[in-house]
Amino acid sequence: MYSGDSELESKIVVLGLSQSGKTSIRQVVFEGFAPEATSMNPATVRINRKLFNLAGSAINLYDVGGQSNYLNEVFEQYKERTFSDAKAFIFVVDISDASNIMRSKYYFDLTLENAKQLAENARIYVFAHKMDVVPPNKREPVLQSIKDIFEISSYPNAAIVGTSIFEDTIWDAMQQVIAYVYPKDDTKSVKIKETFSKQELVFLSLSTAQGLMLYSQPERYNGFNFIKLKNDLAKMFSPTLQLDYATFSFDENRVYMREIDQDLILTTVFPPKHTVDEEINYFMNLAGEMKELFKTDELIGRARVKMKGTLVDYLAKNGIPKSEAVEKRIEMSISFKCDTCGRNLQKSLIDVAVENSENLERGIKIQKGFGATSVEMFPLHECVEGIREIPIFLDGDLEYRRYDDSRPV
Ligand SMILES: Nc1nc2c(ncn2[C@@H]2O[C@H](COP(=O)(O)OP(=O)(O)OP(=O)(O)O)[C@@H](O)[C@H]2O)c(=O)[nH]1
Ligand SMILES: [Mg+2]
Repeated sequence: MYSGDSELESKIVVLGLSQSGKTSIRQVVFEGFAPEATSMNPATVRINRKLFNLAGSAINLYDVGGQSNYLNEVFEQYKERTFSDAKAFIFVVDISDASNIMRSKYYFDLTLENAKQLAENARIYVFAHKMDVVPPNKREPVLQSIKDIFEISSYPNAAIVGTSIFEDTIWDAMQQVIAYVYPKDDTKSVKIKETFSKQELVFLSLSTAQGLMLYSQPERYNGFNFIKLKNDLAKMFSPTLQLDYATFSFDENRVYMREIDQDLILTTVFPPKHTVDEEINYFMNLAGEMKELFKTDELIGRARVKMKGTLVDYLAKNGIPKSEAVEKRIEMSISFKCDTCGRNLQKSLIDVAVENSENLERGIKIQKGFGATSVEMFPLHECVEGIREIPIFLDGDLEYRRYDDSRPV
């Protein structure tokens, strides 16, 4: 995987016992999974590292497998690699698993000790997780007892929050973490501040499609998450509906939302002093400007350049000859439609390679048969039903061919 030393990249390490919910949190918050879809998650083996590109800055998320042998391995052999340079640690405690609470505390203490040595300024967030299993009137005492057992008050860098993937609490907690670690690009922050005050807006934000706010003025809108509201509204009408554009009234104000890039949503809240036409006009222009501002995706650009050589070598080693023609095809986007949500998508081999840079074979499969070599690629797509892989078949010259006309790939 692309590992940069860029200022626009922050590392978050998620630790906790096995089954506490670490991978589920990542899948729900960053990958668009429905919470129910996490129920059959297999245990994470060693460490799962994923780079999420969020509007030009990246979050490098380390999801550490919580089975004892993996945890011991991390604390014995991979300390340096896991802990150093982390900006935040999320320690997940399963509050429904009382019998393991002291074992959890044991690894929490180790986490603190190593964080102190290797990532001195990092913040530590304890997620008292699976709060949904506790009746509302017992939540406060449960949170307090975890706080006492883990001695949170004695660590100035540590904070505790109650969370559940089935409730808004996971979003509030992750928003806190993101607000602290997200590496904001100064140019973008300045532009957003200027736009906000020039137009005397009530609220302006750029968020991920799932609802994590990356840039906003002011920081929150009464604690309200419009993206979640938009997603919930769409789901109410149809489970597969995705709204690219939404506008509605809220308090006395009007809200406009639009997807300006694949995983980036612009939200603008206007005070009641313009006509609807004026607002629409302004919003559409702003959407264009913002799209332009967020387009220069240097991080991914660099990752692509780095990956290109690796990909050409990988193909050559597996029977696709190295040639200029092949290199060109690597960049060529293929248009396809998701057969579940109906969205039009575009991906190239290099996009898929960057998505799977740690394990190319996962995204790009090469097959040999009857004297011919063919290639399949499996782009990831965040569908309304969660993340999907859509197989695309290429022949030995990397030419896209429809493999079965009845199946819209
Ligand atoms: N009730 C409830 N269950 C949850 C919640 N979060 C995760 N789970 C469930 O907990 C189980 C374990 O989740 P994982 O995310 O795989 O756990 P993990 O911490 O990654 O486990 P390892 O990879 O072995 O370290 C899954 O069945 C999830 O559906 C939650 O907020 N509430
Ligand atoms: Mg896991």
